[in-house]
Amino acid sequence: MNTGVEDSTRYCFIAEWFDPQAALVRQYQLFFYPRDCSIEIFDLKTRRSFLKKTKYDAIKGSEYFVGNVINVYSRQMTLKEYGDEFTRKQLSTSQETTLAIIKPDATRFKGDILQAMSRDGFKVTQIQMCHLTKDQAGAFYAEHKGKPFFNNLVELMTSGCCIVMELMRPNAILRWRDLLGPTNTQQAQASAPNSIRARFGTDQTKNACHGSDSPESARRELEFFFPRDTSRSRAPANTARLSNSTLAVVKPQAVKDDQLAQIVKDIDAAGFNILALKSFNLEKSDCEEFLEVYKGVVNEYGDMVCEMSSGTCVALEIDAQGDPAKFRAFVGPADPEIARHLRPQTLRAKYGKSKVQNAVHVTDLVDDAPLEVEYFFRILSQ
Ligand code: FUP
Repeated sequence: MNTGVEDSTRYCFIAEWFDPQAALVRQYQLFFYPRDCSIEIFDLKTRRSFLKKTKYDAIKGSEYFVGNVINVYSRQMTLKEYGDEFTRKQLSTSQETTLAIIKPDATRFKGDILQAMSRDGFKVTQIQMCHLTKDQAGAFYAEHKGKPFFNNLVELMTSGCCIVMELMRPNAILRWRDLLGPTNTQQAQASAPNSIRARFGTDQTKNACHGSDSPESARRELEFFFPRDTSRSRAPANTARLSNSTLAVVKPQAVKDDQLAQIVKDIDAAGFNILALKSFNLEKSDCEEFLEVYKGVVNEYGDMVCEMSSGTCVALEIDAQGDPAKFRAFVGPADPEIARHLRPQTLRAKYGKSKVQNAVHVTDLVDDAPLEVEYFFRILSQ
């Protein structure tokens, strides 16, 4: 979000919060004042103030965008839409979204590709690994049906897993096309050697990544993979194997700090196989349930729940290769300070900030691995 804002700038969103006590969704007008990072909330049903104007810098300016889930005093609120024309005008181009796909020929470069995106200012707002069926690939590329390369293209897209993403930044559609480079890899290597297709593509069809080519395509393609109405969704399923695997979750603080790319790179470089990957915005009640084994055992339980529900996290199913303890050791001790002393090469030593914001959750007990993997990739994914 633009920080050179005028003193009086006020953005307005329509926000929703699921009230577990009343078991209903409440709607609010949420105002954000970038000058001093304060917020104000108004209950749309009772027409009364819900939160007086208060400085609240736990949420950064860049987190106020439509579709995001923010945590306001432990209430998880979804920003459903812009609340006024001013906000829509100001933010819809500065927070444009587009669809990116890492195609099957390039998933082995996923860490580098995520890093290139992050260096170019893209935020990954949703992500999922999926394996397209012939019908899905054909439907996605329907505009090319009948062209000589269509069958080849469908064959490539169904030959292995893809990683699909919603990317956000100012001018995202054009900027992502720029970063991709020309469709043909050889042409990209000649005219845009630093582009993604030049660096990671092979030929005209195996060209590493896809990007929407217009606002209309972006809307349609995002809806294809990340439908708003998930209840009737026919979007591709996640790729979880749900056996002989263990769970890692890149926690919200690490996602906000742009550490996803580096963490994925490290996991790949260490030889662990990522079987499934998907972003989630967890409700507080989900986190309480998921982290229940730590309740009464770990002092930080309450803070762990808050951190896990404070924004987007990314769950990874990791091939346990018969021994989940190996990956557990690679993530390192829960306290990053201890990790930095004892196991400086571990993920928590490298990316953790504190015991609560320790970058990555990992299944602690070998016996819990199937349950934890199922919790994210089956129960929460239904
Ligand atoms: P782009 O928008 O750059 O992805 O390119 P197009 O929409 O023209 O093509 C869609 C996909 O079809 C490309 F990613 C690769 C594939 N293709 C071929 O395999 N051969 C061609 O001659 C053109 C496109």
